[in-house]
Amino acid sequence: EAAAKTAAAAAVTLDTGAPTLFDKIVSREIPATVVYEDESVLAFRDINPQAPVHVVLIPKRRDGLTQLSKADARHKDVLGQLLLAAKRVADQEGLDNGFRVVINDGPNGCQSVYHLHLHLLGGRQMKWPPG
Ligand code: D5M
Repeated sequence: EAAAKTAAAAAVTLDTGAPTLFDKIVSREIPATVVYEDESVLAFRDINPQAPVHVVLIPKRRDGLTQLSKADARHKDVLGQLLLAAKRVADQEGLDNGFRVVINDGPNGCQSVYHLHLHLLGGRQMKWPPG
């Protein structure tokens, strides 16, 4: 049973290089409501919003960055660009009384799409601790 669990965990984190759901949003193969785009970042409304404003921000080029725990020095610039883009989108969405940025990592973090992304949540009072 332990071996099966290890295999499942490996499978979920293995980057096959195949286009992810979010790559297909970048290529416009799958439609999304894009709210911000620059050279490195794409931001679109989450299909299953958890707050009045819920935007997903992704690196347009995944470059092995399936999840934060796979990040290394070569991803430094895009990680910074994602946070700055989150701030810009928060401003654009009028979240002037605060907001939350979340990165889910791996099974315990409840990650479901293995293409690194930030969640920008706002428009209501958030609770702490998160679920
Ligand atoms: O978050 C993955 C998020 O991606 C989750 O909140 C739903 C969202 N999602 C999934 N498919 C789509 C499409 N097609 N458009 C917009 N948003 C989508 P995670 O942190 O991996 O659980």
